[in-house]
Amino acid sequence: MTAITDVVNLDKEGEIAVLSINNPPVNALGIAVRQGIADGVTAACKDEGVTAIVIICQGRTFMAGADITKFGKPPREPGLGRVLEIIESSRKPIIAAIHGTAFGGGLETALTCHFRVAVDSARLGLPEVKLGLLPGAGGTQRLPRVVGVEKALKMITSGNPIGAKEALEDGLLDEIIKGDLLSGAVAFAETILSEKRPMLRVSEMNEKVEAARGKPEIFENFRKSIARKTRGFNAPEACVKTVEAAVNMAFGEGLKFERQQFEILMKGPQSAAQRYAFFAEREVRKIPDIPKDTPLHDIRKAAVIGAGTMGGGITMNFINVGIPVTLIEQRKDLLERGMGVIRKNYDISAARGRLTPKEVEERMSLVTGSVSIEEVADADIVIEAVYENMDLKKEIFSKLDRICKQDAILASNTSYLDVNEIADHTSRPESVVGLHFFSPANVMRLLEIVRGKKTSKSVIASSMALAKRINKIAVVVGVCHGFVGNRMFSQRTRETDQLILEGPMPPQVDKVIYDFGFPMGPFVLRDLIGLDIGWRKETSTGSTIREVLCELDRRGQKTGAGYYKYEAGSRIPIWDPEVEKLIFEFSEKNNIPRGEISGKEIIERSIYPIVNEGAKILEEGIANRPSDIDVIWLNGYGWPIYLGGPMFWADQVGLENILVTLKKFQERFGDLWKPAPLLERLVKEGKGFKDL
Ligand code: T1G
Repeated sequence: MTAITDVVNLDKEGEIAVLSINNPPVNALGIAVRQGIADGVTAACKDEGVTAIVIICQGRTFMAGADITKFGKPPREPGLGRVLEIIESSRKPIIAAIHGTAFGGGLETALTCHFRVAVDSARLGLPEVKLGLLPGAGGTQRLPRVVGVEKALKMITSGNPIGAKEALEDGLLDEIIKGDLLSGAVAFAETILSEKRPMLRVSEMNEKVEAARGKPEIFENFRKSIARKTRGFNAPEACVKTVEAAVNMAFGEGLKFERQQFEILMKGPQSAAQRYAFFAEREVRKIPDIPKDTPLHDIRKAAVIGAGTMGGGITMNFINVGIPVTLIEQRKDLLERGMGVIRKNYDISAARGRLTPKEVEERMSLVTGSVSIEEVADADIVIEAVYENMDLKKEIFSKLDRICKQDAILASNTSYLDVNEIADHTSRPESVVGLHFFSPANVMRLLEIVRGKKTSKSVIASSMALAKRINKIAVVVGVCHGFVGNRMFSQRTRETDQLILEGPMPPQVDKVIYDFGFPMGPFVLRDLIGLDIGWRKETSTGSTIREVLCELDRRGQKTGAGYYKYEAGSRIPIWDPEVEKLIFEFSEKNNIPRGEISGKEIIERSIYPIVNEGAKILEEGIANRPSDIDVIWLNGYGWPIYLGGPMFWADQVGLENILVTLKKFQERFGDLWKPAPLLERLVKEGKGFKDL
């Protein structure tokens, strides 16, 4: 065995050279890997005793792409493009032996090999678009030549991988290896040599791209099909253009065009934001005072108290990954309704082909309903998901304290109540934690892990590990009203409610927020989730537009009208002159002068309070780092990922600009707008949130 670099070794199995990469954690294509591949392939090609070369990786995966941590730093030779030229121009066949995730530059490397084999659990993809980029080492030119233009467009603009079986069907793999990958790949090499199978250079395979030549409709139709989903993003269109170049240009020209488009994206603000978000979503798992080797609770069985919308959705998260759940309700009819909703959700997935009927039954078999809370005695974790009433929660936690086994985790799904107060109502506050799921709980990836004063480190670490198991992105937050996300969100709601009294009507505010990049504006959103959340008829006094609308039974889409009106069966909001009149009258009755308010002021008054509240949350220690707050907003509130998150975005706007504006509004509207001391300090020190 010859060490080519400290992460690449060259070995021989008979006449087959084996170039093995070992660059944990994901064999990213850093300089030592690139240099090792270039030198290793060159050495093997010179070695007369070598007739073919296998490229394989140690550890969890084949190369998962370029080293993103090095982006923005001066490039070091050999660049990936040069390394891939060396591979593709080899006169001896080179076989990529794939396991794990051949992503990005890893798949681009495999595409320059002459053959590709993989184990059946392997996944292959070009996820660069998720980083605001495009495949920059020939992926946009080679993938369409193998799988065809339409499939390549889908894979490159979605960034989603395909499995080995599909890759084999698409011609992206030559064989699926059963058993040991290395020996299977060596045997495959020997086979193609003995059969004298022709070596194929993907860059010379033009049939599939030529077949699309002169058919611009392929690209126009595809652009239309992704328009809604990619609104505001720059990278998807660049991906389409470069695949179009693969069809209309010679390979070399197409490669140059790809490089040019890649550089534009790499230097652009969107990729910086999306790469920031990528690392933020990994950083969030690191909790400052909890060591990586903290002992974890063994969670094999769960229980959920409450079979309502949240309880049902939470239950699905567990049974989706094979963790059985005991679902508790107080009455049989409520339990049956809850179980029915779970089954209906799965039937919809099955109807869409996402699940087989067998998988539906397997998952349903994992949930056991009961009206007796005693049934949770053997659960390793119990999640209370009843409505937001502190007395009821305390009553339930007292029972859980009596019933549950000693090392059970007792969690509340409360979205804003005091977890410490709940914990102190038990004899085991160290076992109590908040697990704030976002509705719909079986869809939204965000989970706020609410850490009580006495919650043990092991319960926090176990909750974080559980989150990854149930495919959630979890953020540890402290106890305060609304924790992090809802506390910040309520600032925006306060301001947008005020704005419509002063000038813009809901459609204008909604458009500004939608154009900023959110999936929908605040009033359309309120109609969707229901105006009456937290509203009580008995205590309503018509003191806000929302209360007035609820009192008129205009509670949102579910009643056919809220801020907007909706035709039967339609979700399309139609502005209602009735509400316009009602708002005008409300302003008049409350002596609130109305006038023109610019889109810029709408943004400042809707978004800057979010940033200011985030700064307060940081100085109170309710969130561990600014990027944790951004992860919450990216995954729970639809903040556009190409803007990175409120704290990242605030740094781009400039904290000084934000501070000046906050002070201006403080003079106009009072201390609601008082800047957070942390914001003042950072501006004084010439720093940003990124420096925390
Ligand atoms: N570069 C550097 N570090 C990376 C990395 C990468 N490409 N991918 C992951 N890591 C780190 C990650 O930060 C974490 O570090 C650890 O590895 C485990 O990651 C030229 C330009 C491969 C599916 O976009 O999708 O190639 O927190 O927690 O859940 O065209 O990582 O432990 O210190 O995510 O098992 C294209 C991104 C790059 C793949 C594994 N490739 N990575 O998931 O582990 S651009 C990607 C992933 C490119 C070319 C272009 C996932 C994974 P730490 P993890 P995982």
